[in-house]
Amino acid sequence: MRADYSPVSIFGVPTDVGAAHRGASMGPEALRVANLAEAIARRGVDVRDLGDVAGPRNPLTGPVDGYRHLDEVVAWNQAVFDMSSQELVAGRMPIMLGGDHCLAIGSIAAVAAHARAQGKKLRVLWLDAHADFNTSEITPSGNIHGMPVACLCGLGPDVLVNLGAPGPALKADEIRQIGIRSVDRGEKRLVKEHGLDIYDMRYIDEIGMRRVMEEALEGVDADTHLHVSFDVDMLDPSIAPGTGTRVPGGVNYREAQLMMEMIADTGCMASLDLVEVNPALDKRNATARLAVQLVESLFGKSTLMRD
Ligand code: NNH
Ligand code: MN
Ligand code: MN
Ligand code: MN
Repeated sequence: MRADYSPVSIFGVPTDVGAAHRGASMGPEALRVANLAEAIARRGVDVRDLGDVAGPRNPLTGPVDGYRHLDEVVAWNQAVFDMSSQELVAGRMPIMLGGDHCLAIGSIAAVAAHARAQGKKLRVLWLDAHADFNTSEITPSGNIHGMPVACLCGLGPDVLVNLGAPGPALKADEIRQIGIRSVDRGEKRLVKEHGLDIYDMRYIDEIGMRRVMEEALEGVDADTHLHVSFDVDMLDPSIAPGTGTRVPGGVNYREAQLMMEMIADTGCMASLDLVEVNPALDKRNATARLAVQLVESLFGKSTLMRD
């Protein structure tokens, strides 16, 4: 077993203000019930559960100027930014339990600021069925969990773009998106315009997950802060039904395990978002339990004699 992981701090972000469906706010507890912390500890890693950050209730209101619940999204993300920054500065690996994916705005803003302060390169793996690159002008829903990548790249309201530090947190060439199979019309044009590196399901089918991961991880080295933003809707809904925006034709069990094992092999993962688990839509906590198994692989668990 490798014992060289930095100590881990888990915290929950129980909100669904960025999503269309209620229920992702119960995600952190579902992941705890599935023994996430215990599974990481079994890998020989020092792990602490800090509990949940606090934020406003879901007002269940409609979009205003293209954004639903913008004030609430900002408040939650400020809390995520503060907690993530604090743990990173303390030399710990933050694992953020969503909650909907809008929370990656705060977590990745913190990670980016930390990586820059350390003079490290940054690589973000965005594991998702969706590109999450909508803006207020093109969003079909107004839901901000469909916008975090755009916000992080500077396309979004000032309050989110400048969260933590002024200016965009990320450059488009620091992100690799994997598992994508649902991109909205205007969003398609925008991802092309910004040159996002997208490994969609067709590409995975054609060249296989091993080569996809080799390409997505190319250039990651000891000087890289590797952040994994894992939206569980990347997985095929047949194995991960407990999420709000299911899209058929997703990543299967073996492919998902290989992804996580190859990320673990780099030894560079330094922060993780685990988002969009929605227990209200799940079957006997299957999605949270699968997520925990995949996190074990992210921490180097593998079959036979490899670990
Ligand atoms: N693209 C859609 C939207 O913007 C759905 C986004 N839903 C997600 N993204 N779960 O990961 O509303
Ligand atoms: Mn997402
Ligand atoms: Mn998604
Ligand atoms: Mn910023």
